[in-house]
Amino acid sequence: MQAFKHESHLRNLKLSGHVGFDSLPDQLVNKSVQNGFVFNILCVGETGLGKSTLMDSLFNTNFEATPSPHSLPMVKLKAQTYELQESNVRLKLTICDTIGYGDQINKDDSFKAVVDHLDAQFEAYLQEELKIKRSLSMYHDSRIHICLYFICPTGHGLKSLDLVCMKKLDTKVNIIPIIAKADTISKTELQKFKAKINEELQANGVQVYHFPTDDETVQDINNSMNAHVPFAVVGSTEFIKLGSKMIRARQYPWGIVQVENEAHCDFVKLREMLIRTNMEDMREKTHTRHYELYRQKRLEQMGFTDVDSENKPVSFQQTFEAKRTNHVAELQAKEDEVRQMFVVRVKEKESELKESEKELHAKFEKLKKDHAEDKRKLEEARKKLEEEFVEFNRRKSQLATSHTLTLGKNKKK
Ligand SMILES: Nc1nc2c(ncn2[C@@H]2O[C@H](COP(=O)(O)OP(=O)(O)O)[C@@H](O)[C@H]2O)c(=O)[nH]1
Ligand SMILES: [Mg+2]
Repeated sequence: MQAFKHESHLRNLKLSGHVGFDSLPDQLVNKSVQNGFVFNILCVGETGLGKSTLMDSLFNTNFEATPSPHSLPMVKLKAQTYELQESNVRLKLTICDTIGYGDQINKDDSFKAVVDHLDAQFEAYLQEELKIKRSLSMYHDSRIHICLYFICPTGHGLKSLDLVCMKKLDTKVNIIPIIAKADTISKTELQKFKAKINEELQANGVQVYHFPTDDETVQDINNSMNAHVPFAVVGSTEFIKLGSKMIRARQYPWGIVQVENEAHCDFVKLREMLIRTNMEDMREKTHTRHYELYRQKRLEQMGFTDVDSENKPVSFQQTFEAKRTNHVAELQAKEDEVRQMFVVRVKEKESELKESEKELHAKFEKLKKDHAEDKRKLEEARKKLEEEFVEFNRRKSQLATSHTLTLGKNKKK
């Protein structure tokens, strides 16, 4: 059998009739439609920049997001998942909103919650991948496919928070920068503003998402659209009647801004790029570029590697066994350490006990000595007393004899 021939030896064969594998693309389409699609958007931007309004405008629906206050002590991420359907295509859309972003006095950590959220989604996917029983087809993939970064329409360029945050995010997610509330900035100012933003992004080495130009069918449109980034967008939940149609617009005393009018803003361009042309590319780049990078770093962190120090391939089993040996050695070392510590402690306690025994002994000896001394003194005193007693008795009897003698003499007289 020569089933695994080298590619250069592959023979081209002509089929003499219809076999049917030309239906493979259709099979793929059918399967994809059946499974439905998942798309996850992350909106990063200060409170009140029109994130929720833009999402409503983009998907032409009302997600009923409650406006968030400016008073939160820290940034929180809130993800909401919606099931959308257009003709027979189902889309599971998750919109993740940054609540309280840029509202704190100390904005140093504003991006941290965002980075943590991105990593957490990657980690969840990695854990599912590493399971023995995987169910990736059923798994709800929550990895963020695109981050819309809302820039404040100041006309002054980016804030430092914008640059720091985008720099932190650019290896983890596809970023499309957009100028929010673009109706508040004049036409000439807008061009300068866009140029300034691009300049600053480049100067700081921030990699934003580029619409792919390697596919011929979308090459031209993507090329021209890349030149319009950052898109200047306007969102609205209001509709006004224009002719016979109801259109999404913002009404001002001096006129009307039409959201879907390309002369008024880049909303249509954004929708075209985000939803109609490049959604699949964003999903793919998320998996092949950003997730891959995360996975690589994490596996290396866990101690896995493809090649050893001599550049020889290392199998999973080898790594596992090396880790196991290491682990056992570590355990052994720990055990030895504990044992040694135990011996030392016992010795310490022993000498402590000996010391106190000695002390007790000395105390006892002293007591014994004191006691003997007392006894001796007492004995002496007793002896003295006895002697005194004897002396007393002697003197008493002496006295008595002399008394009787004198008395007898007297009688004789
Ligand atoms: N001028 C202007 N105002 C907008 C635009 N989009 C939203 N707004 C208004 O800005 C306010 C905050 O919008 P919201 O979508 O809640 O902002 P979020 O906090 O970023 O979600 C609302 O009063 C919106 O009507 C826009 O494109 N231009
Ligand atoms: Mg909101």
